[in-house]
Amino acid sequence: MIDRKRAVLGGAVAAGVGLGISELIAGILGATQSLVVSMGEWVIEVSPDPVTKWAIEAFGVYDKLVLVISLIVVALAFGGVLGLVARRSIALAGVGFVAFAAAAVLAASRNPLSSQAVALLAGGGAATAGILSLAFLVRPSDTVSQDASRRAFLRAAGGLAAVAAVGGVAGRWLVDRVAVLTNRSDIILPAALEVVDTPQMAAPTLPGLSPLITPNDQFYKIDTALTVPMVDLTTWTMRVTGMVDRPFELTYDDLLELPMVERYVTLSCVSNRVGGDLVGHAKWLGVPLTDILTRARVQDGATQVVGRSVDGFTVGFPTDVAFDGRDAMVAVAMNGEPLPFDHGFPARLVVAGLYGYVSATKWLSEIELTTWESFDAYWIPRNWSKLGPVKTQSRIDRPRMGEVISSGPFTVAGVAWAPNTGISKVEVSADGGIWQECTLGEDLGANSWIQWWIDLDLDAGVHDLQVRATDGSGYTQTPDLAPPRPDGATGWHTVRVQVS
Ligand SMILES: Nc1nc2c(c(=O)[nH]1)N[C@H]1C(S)=C(S)[C@@H](COP(=O)(O)O)O[C@H]1N2
Ligand SMILES: [Mo]
Repeated sequence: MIDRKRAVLGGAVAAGVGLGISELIAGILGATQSLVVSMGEWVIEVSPDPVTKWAIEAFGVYDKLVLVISLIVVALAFGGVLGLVARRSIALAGVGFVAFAAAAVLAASRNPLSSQAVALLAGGGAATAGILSLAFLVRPSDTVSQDASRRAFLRAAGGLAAVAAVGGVAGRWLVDRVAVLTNRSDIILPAALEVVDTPQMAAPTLPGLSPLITPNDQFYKIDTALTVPMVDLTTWTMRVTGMVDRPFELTYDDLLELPMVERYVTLSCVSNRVGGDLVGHAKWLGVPLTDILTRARVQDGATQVVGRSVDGFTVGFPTDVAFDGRDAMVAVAMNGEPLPFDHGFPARLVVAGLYGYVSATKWLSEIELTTWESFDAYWIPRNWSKLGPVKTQSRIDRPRMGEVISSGPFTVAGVAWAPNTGISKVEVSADGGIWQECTLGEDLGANSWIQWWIDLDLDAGVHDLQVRATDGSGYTQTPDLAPPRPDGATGWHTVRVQVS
C-alpha cells in the first residue's frame, strides 16, 4: 500500500485532472460556461445574503475569481481525501468522484444558458479522467526500491498535473471564445436616428467591377494584431479621457443607448498603391464623434484626438477634424451587422477623409484628448506622415492588368473616391490619347466611392488604359507618381491589356 502523503497528493492531482478535462470538454463542445463557474454561481445562490455581501466587500471586483479559486482548492482537497479513501477502496473513491461530478452537472443544469448534454459529457469525462488518474497514481508499486517508486510516482503526478493545467487553460480559453461569439450573435442593433438611402440604381453587371457596397467578408483587413482581439462585451468599456472636463466611461449597453446615425464611408489604407485593393466602401452605424466629445467637454488646447485599441494600437488626428462637420463616428455596425471581429468588434472609429492609420482604431477602448505635440500615434515614429488626409483616387477594375480581351467593344469600369468632396468626373484615355468622360454610377454621397464605366472600341494589339478622377472641389488627380510612404500614393492607374 502506498503511503498517506502520496495518496493525498495523488488524489489532489486526480481531482485536478478531472477539473482540467471538464474545462477542455466544455470548451471543445462549445459551452459558454464551465462546470466550475456553474458551481460557483450555485454557491452564490445558496449562500446567505450576509455571506455574499461580506465576500463582495472583502474581495471587490475579484469576488468571483476568489470564489472560483476557492472552489478549485476545495475540489483538490476533496480529491486528497478521496486519495486516502482509495488506499482502502478504489471503488469507494470512484463513487466520491462521481458524486462530485454529479453535483457540478446539477449546478450547471440549473443554468438555462448551459446545455445539459455538454454538462453531462463534461462531468462524465471529468469523473472518468479523475478515477483513471487516481487508480494509476495510487496503484501498488511494482518496484522494490523505495526511491525508484517515489521517483516514478512524482513523474506520473507531475505529468498528470501538467495535463490538468494545459487542459484547464485551453478549455478556459475556448469557453471564453465561445461566449464572445455568442454575445456578438445575440446583439440587437439599435435603430438609427438618421438613415442613409439604400442604393436605387441597379448596379451594372460588369464582371470584375467592385460592388457599390463592399460586403463585409470582402472588405480589406489591415492591422498589427497577431491574433484578432476577441473582446468580451461583459467587461469591455470605452473611456473618454485626457484634456476633458468630464471624463466618462461607457459599457457596450451604454454605447448602444446613445443616438446612432448611419453613414456611407469609404475607408482606405495609406499603404494602398495606385490601383491597389486596400480600400472599401461600407455603411456604418455609430454614435457621432462630436456627441461623444461634446459630452466630455473638450478643453481649450486639446488639439489631438487619440484613439486607443484594446491591443495598444493608437491613432491620432487633429481635434478640429472631428468638429469640421465631416462624418466621424464611433461605429458599432458595418453593413447592418455588428462589427465583424476582424473589423474592430465591438466598436471602432470611422472618420471620413482620413486614412485608417491615423483615424480608424479597431477594438476601440479609449478616446484620449491631448495636444498635437505631446503624442505620436503608432505609425508616426515609423516614418508615416502625422496628417493623413485621403487623396483623390480612381482605379480600373476591368480589364485587369495583363488581361487578354478580344477586339471590338469592351466596357472598361472601376471605382473612384474623394472623401468629403465626392467625385465630379472620371475620364479614361487609351495609349495617351484624348481623355474620354465616363458614365458615373449611383452617387451615395460625398464619402462614398462611385462606380464608373465607359465603352471603348479597341483594335488588336497592346494597349495602355489610364484613368483619372476630378473631385468635388474641381481638383484633378495628378499624374505624378508617389509611393504610399509617407502620406499616400498618387498617380494615374494604368492597365496594360492585350487585345487579340
Ligand atoms: N487596433 C487597430 N486598429 C486599426 C489598425 C491596427 O493595426 N490596429 N490599423 C488601421 C489601419 S492602418 C487601417 S487601414 C484600418 C483598416 O481597417 P479594416 O481592417 O477594417 O479594413 O484600420 C485601422 N485600425
Ligand atoms: Mo492602413
